[in-house]
Amino acid sequence: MKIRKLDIACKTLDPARFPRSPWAEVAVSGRSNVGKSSLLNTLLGRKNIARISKDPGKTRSVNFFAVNDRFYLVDLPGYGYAKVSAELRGKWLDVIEGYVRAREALAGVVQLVDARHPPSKDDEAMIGLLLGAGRPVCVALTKADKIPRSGRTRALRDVERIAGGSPVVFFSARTGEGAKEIWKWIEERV
Ligand SMILES: Nc1nc2c(ncn2[C@@H]2O[C@H](COP(=O)(O)OP(=O)(O)OP(=O)(O)O)[C@@H](O)[C@H]2O)c(=O)[nH]1
Ligand SMILES: [Mg+2]
Repeated sequence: MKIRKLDIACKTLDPARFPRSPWAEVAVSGRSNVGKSSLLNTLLGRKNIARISKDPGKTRSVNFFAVNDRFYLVDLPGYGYAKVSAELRGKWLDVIEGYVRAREALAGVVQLVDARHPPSKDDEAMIGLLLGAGRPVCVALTKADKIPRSGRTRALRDVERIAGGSPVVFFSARTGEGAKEIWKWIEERV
């Protein structure tokens, strides 16, 4: 995908402030620190337009990136452990769930799962929520640079068990592996 124009359109936790344009959007979802913002930076060809950190709990709002004045890519806060209060994590989860259930423009979700570990209960619940809401899902098995080739079969099998037939792609923000396939999937959605 050629990025001709890129704007940070909106950062908010308040659904009333989400963009009202007719554009479709694709969001990235996953537990805190799994690499959502890194995946967006790789797709967008920018180092840190989506801010990243080694500490879980970096992305604290729903962040809309307007691509080519045509569609949005949306960075979400994570679920699961984060270096913030339980109250704030609960708030994020409410906002994520409401967004996934109700957002009309949401045409698909790239769901990140850490390739090094079996999907967590929370991952399984999130994928269940997405599929239950009828959202097309592409699972990105991320940080693929950190597992040996021999670990891929296990990673694939574990996630395919809960992915409901959705496509699964190995991804690495380090090497760029998988970015092309994920772009292709996004373009088919928007
Ligand atoms: N080796 C490797 N490290 C990665 C990869 N993707 C992300 N990381 C690292 O993982 C950490 C978390 O990355 P983020 O992109 O901030 O994760 P996030 O899911 O947006 O995290 P929150 O915003 O806190 O929910 C950072 O230290 C990244 O450098 C990857 O593909 N490979
Ligand atoms: Mg983030």
